[in-house]
Amino acid sequence: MFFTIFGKGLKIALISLYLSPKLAYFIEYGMAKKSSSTSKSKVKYSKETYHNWFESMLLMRRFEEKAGQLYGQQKIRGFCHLYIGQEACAAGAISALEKEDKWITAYRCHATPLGLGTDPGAIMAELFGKATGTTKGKGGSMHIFDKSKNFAGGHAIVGAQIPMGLGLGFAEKYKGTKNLSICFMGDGAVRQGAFHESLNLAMLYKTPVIFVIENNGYAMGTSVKRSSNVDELYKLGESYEIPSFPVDAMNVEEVHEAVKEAAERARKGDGPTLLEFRTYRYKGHSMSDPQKYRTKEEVEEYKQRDPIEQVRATIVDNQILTEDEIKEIEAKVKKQVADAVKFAEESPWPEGEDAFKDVYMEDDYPFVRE
Ligand SMILES: Cc1ncc(C[n+]2csc(CCOP(=O)(O)OP(=O)(O)O)c2C)c(N)n1
Ligand SMILES: [Mg+2]
Repeated sequence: MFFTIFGKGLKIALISLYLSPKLAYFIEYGMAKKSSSTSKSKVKYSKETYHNWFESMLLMRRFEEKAGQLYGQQKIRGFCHLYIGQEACAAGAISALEKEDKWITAYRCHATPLGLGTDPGAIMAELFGKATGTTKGKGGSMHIFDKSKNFAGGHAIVGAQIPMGLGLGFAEKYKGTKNLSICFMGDGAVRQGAFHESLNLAMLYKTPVIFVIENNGYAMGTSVKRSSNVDELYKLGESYEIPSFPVDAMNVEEVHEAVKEAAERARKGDGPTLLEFRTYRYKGHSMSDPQKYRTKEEVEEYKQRDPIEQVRATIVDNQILTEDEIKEIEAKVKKQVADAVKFAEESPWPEGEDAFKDVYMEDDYPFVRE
């Protein structure tokens, strides 16, 4: 109510005078009420849902902490973009959708398949470049795929997955299913023409697709404010008359609810939704990033709203799980990660001749030969 009385300019002035930058960010975008609803909030979901959120986000976190260490030991090479801090984006969307829905994302792509149930060993093996990896060791960190989980990658070219995400949704409509596609992209991707072309066609054809901008504030070292005149990115969808909303994506419940609503719209035949997930990555862009574009204080502010700790607090405060049950989950996740590393370590490297397999060939072009 306070915020409906005051204009945006006054709002920001008051914020900068009285409040911390973290809170200011959420209030500026009208989400203060929601963002304070953490551990004290009502229990809205089942025990199983909280359990799943906690376990799946913890697996994402621990898996990537390990991947970061292994990178330091040069077991993992090349690029490696960690999702640490952003886990609620994947976990909340996964719990809101159905098994047959289609997924696509950019190169920060280890956590989503982990949440969808891809074998952590196969993902770790892919990071190692081993033949048992999800992409037979040929894709590495940025190209995790899992057809069995309807996870269509893992794409390194910024924005390239957006028209493909649209196509995945279009295919479902064409085949007459009730499935949809969900297409994740970073804030940097919305400056690509492909984003705008895809939004236009998605709304024109009422395609069952959910576009998600994971706005973590930065594209490499460039902040949204330095690269975009419109910095409330969900507003970009409004020019295509797409229902478009900001979401506090440090909170898994908020993510779940927003995606659930978007999915209902898509399955009813009303077409796309654009969601701007306001999130944050704790680590650098990739593995070598001096992070001169932000302060340590800024990172710490976001850690105070950590998505996993928010769920843990809800679970503990409301006695959804016992201390012992929480410890069991932590031990299970630790073992899953250790097993994944062992599997990757012991797996064979691809053979030289494998370089000529799974590539486009003339005789059955455009299909990939097994
Ligand atoms: C077409 C294209 N241009 C430039 C790059 C180099 N590049 C790699 S990641 C990146 C930043 C993208 O940032 P964002 O979309 O916000 O995703 P985030 O890394 O924050 O998840 C850039 C410019 C690229 N991969 N593709
Ligand atoms: Mg970004």
